[in-house]
Amino acid sequence: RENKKLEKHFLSQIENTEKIGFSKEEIKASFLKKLFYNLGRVPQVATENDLYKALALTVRDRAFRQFVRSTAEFAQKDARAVAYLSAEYLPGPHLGKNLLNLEITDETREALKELDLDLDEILREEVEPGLGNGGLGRLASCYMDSMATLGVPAIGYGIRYEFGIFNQNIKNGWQSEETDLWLHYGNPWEVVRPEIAYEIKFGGRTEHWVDENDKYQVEWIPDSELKGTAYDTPILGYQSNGIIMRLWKAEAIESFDFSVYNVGDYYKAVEKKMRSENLTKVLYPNDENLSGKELRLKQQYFFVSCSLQDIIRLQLMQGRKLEDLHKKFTIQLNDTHPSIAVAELMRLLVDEHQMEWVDAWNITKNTFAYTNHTLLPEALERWSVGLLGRLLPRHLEIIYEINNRFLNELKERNYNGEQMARMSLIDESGETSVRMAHLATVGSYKVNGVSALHSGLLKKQVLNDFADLWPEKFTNVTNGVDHRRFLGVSNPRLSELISKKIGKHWLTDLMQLHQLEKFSDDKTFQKKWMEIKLQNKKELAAHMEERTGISVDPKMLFDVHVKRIHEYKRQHLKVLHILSLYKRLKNGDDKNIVPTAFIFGGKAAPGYFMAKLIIKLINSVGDLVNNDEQVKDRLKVVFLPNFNVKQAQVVYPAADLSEQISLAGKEASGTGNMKFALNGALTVGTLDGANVEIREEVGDENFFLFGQSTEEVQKTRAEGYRPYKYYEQNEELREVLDLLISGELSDGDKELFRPLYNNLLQQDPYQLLKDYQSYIDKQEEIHKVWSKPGEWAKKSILNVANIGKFSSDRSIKDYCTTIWKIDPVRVED
Ligand code: 73E
Repeated sequence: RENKKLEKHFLSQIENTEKIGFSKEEIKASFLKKLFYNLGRVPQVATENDLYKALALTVRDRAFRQFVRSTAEFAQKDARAVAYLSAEYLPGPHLGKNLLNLEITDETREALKELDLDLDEILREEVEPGLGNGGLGRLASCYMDSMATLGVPAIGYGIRYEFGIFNQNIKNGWQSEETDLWLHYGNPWEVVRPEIAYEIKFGGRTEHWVDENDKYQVEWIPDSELKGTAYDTPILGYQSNGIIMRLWKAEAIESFDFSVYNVGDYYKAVEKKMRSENLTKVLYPNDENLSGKELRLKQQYFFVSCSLQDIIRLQLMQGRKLEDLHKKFTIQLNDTHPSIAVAELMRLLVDEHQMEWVDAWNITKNTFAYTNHTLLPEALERWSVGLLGRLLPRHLEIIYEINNRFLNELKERNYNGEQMARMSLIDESGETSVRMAHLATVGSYKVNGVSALHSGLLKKQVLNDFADLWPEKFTNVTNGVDHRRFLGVSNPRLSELISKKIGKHWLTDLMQLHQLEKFSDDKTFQKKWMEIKLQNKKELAAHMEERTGISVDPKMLFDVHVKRIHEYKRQHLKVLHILSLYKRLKNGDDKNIVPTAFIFGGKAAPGYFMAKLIIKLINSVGDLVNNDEQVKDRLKVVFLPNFNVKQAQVVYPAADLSEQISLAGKEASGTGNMKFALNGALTVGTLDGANVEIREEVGDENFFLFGQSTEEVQKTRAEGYRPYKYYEQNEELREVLDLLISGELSDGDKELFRPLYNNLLQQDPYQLLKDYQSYIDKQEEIHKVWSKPGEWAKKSILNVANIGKFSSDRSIKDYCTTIWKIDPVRVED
């Protein structure tokens, strides 16, 4: 930044060219122009944030160019398009990804170097949009990338939360939450579209009458109204198209004349404005646990209505008929969060566009497709009829009408009362409520789960009656991940090695990784492979030391468990394993224990007591182990705070062992499992979610399987599971559990971890004690394999070589062929 030459050449450089090009010189010129004209800065006085923004704007220009080109192409072809409706997105940092997609990372690095600036430092400046909780939101973003890359005409609709997922701090071992101020320094990637805004109504009542043409009419007279304004962010594909993520922000409707009101009304109006804006203030931080909060339902309806109105506008704008909506659009519901869309589309077609019910229903049920992401009962959305009727009176009527017609259909097929009660959209067993999964299923032409196992269970359990009724409606699309981000961007060393060996084609066809298989025994290749892993581990170690003060030897086995903290994911089973090793080492029994760093990361929902206690436990175990002279060179425990996409990109490339240890039948798919294996980590896992398919692909000999299968879990439960039996019978397990209430982990406080202890001994709903020994045995085997570096390296290479299936490109192609019936329109230079 002190570069003297720079000052002299500054003006001549920015006048150099107007071209939005991709060469080093063009990037440099654009960057300096952005800095000067958009931010009013010269490099000498620019802050890190100024530099980041100037570069982001430079890249955004190029991104919009791709987007404009793609849109023109899609329009010209009159292509069928996907509207992806998701209440959550986790795009991660945009800058590095867009550089890769535009293939200008090296040029940009060079351009900045000439200005004495460091690209990596600038990349670190970006604050990521945390508009989701975990896997579901991240999946939506992976799919955006793949749709853009493949040339699927698509828009991703969502909510522009002002505060995304909270920032997690660890204070005295406990999680504390801090507001996420991601918009604080401004967001250079988005463009507001004030002219794309829709009115949204809430509350009030409906009026029904028959008009002069004998047509039944309904009017919804709301008691409040607000508007949603579009904010667009370009999402680039690799070397190709660009699509947009359109997020809605709630605002007040300012269209009334203040002058007729007195001062009191002016302030009332201001208050009203503030209340309206509250709607999109904050993301609910609950993953897989949904309490029936009014504001959440409002958020869902708000973004759904904005999106559907936008889709209808686009349909009509292109001179198409509304009757053909389902031919030109398919709307994918990312879980039930946007499922009120089924009723809203009916309302828009019937009430606002005067369509007959039967015609409207035909369009509706041929427009939507629904993805289910979880079988956990606490995550299945239901809205009480009282609340729904109060906020959305017209929608409740529509839902009842859909239900009546549906139940009549069942009656005609001779369904009995019990079956009909089970399948009804309305649950009358407790507080009368609407089952959103049933609404989504009835209102969609396809329903899919997110892994083979999960889709099977969906048909057998939660939606079994519907699968019997409409077998052809049900299908599977196994999740995938954006390998360009999670290998290409985040693991440049491994990417380079792979490209050197097999070329760069894997970036657009991950199956190409198969070519690595033939090098898996090659000693020189193995050495290079593990050398890269070591480099990545050094980087993670430095990062962790900076964040936590805990130093870790990069030569240790990096055993990593990162994901949301949830009992079903069994972070505490991992803790029991660590404590068993600690006990053994203290007893002088160190055979088969290799030096290991246990790395955890993940947020707990702020109201989830057990999950927060598990975080405290991990940190307490860390305090004990890391400070014990006798074991501290053998075991380290680190809890990396605030796990998000940005940190994930540092963690996955550095992992040796990937922990995927949920109770079988609980994790619908998992996607972290794929990201780890893609970066050469070996998996220790149960037969749950996509683990099953990962194991099939990489081979049983390259996957550490343990624990009960789904059927065994069900059998255990059916037979009357008694966890206490395992406590009694297994001495080591007993010692480990007793350690929890010994006070040794908690400054003498024997009560702190008692809730966990009691839960495990009395209910143990996730059967940790049952799976304990199998897990411990498998870990012993793992440590043995780690002691043979050649064997480990081979397995690591084979994991990467066989992970091709789990690219989100494959998932999106599956959606295109089995669900959407869309042919991608790839635009290339
Ligand atoms: O297994 C994951 C899956 O990989 C599943 O738990 C997660 O979705 C991922 C992507 O398919 C998920 N999240 C939610 N439900 N399933 C959820 C539920 C309510 C609020 C927020 C997220």
